Amino acid sequence: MTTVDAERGKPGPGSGDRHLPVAIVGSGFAGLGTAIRLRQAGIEFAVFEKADRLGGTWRDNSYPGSRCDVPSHLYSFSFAPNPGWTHTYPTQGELWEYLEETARRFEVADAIRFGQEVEQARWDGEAGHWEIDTTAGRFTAGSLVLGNGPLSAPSVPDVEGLEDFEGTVFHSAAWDHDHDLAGERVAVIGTGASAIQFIPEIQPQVDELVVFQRTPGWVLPHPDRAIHPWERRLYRAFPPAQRAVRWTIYWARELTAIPFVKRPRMMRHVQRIASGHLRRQVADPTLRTKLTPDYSPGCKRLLLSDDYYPALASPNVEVVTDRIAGVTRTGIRTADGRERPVDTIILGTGFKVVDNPAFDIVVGPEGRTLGQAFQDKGMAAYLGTTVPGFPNLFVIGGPNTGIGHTSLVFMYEAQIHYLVAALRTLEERGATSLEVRREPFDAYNADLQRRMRHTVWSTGGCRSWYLDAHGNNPTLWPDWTWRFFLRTRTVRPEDYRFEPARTGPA
Ligand code: N01
Repeated sequence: MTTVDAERGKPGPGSGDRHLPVAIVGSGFAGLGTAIRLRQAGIEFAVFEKADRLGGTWRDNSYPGSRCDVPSHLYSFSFAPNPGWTHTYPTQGELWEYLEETARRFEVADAIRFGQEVEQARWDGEAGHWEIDTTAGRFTAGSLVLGNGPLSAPSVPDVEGLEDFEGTVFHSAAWDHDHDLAGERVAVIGTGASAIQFIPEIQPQVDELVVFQRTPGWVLPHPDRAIHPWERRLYRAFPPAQRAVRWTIYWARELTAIPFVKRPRMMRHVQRIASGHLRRQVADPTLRTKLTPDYSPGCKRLLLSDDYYPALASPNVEVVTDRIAGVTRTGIRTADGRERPVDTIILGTGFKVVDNPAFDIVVGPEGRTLGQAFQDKGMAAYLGTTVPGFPNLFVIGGPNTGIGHTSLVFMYEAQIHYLVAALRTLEERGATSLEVRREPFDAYNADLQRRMRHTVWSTGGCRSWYLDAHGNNPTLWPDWTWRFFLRTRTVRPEDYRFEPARTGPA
């Protein structure tokens, strides 16, 4: 596989300048999609990518078994179908390759500044632009796009003694591929979407596996299958066939929004399927009890796996549900006082979503960071994208754009369309900046939280990373995704305050 990396993605024409019309942070689905659409719209930009390869979360989450739980044909850009998917659910490797191939195909790799991390971005109201400090020096940009995505900062649990552990510790999003787990005693903390994928992969290699589970998840049979070579030939020869498959999947998935956001009681049908799956795969009643959630399916992310339960039921695995009291130099101690000695601890403990550190690097005109604004008033944006007090800032994958039932890429594309429309509006009005007004922002978010009250995430009886400390849900979209698509088709100028361009002295 040829890669798009620091060597190949050299800064292109014009991008050596220190002023950029648009600066994008990150080169995953959000940043790359923005780059492609801006290039097509004839708007200049540069992408700041701290790593030496593009791909965001699909570059970083290279743990064994990493795979997307949304179908391949839908979890991809609408404008860049991939007839070559080998499975109906893509692996991390295939997704990463797809992103690199898409960057090459749409010729945007030249605008990615690899190895350049944005350290701070401050809005300069006098100049009407962002002043951006990066590891490669200072730049200015008319607009700033946060494309780092919600699942970019690994969350390390605040467990006493973890830093003094003498063995190996790593997070699932920063897998240590040089570390051989064969024959080791390994502890896994966490049993979410990532852990259920890597546990079956490492279980046969390790000597002992201790899985520390705080809350069990509902697990459904995995519907993945290999895509036949004839299907791939068909998609290559006749692209409308693949588009038809994509839209069929889209609408089928859209129907599954009903139990998530409209009729959570319908989740009892999902519960029946998941309970049957557990019953068939786990014979031991004690283990089965441990693995049975006490909340509604969908309240936390629904998990798909055919090999997770069999792995947990293997003789070299212990599922521990006692609270972790601390980590000693050689093992993990639970609240009952028992210590289990281990050689390696793998953290499958998820991501900093509502407290993503990327929010702290963005400083608004009043000297307050986006992180502080979110902390004071709760994480919120207008159409998930623009935030009062932060002119010319666009957050792709921002507040309430996550979903439980379909492809996040669909939401990103809608936001990117909106961002391009906003930049066009700025240009047409001859303005330097736009900032969303408080009134439409407040009305939008009040409506969102009102609808949120009826969703399974609010009524399902669980605590999840979807919710903030106050029990609000600032992460997910509580409606049909086509509604978000329609809302982001056009920019209503009355929603924004425009700052006219300054004319210099004659
Ligand atoms: O993280 P998670 P993830 N002590 O936050 C536990 C996406 N994703 O990386 O449930 C003990 O879901 C925590 O326990 P609890 C997907 O959107 C997608 O697995 O909070 N345990 C939980 O079990 C997903 O939702 C794919 O009680 C602690 C686990 O760690 C998101 O990424 C694949 C703890 C964290 O689970 C995150 O998934 C993988 C502590 N102190 C991921 N702190 C696809 O297929 C946390 N936990 C698309």
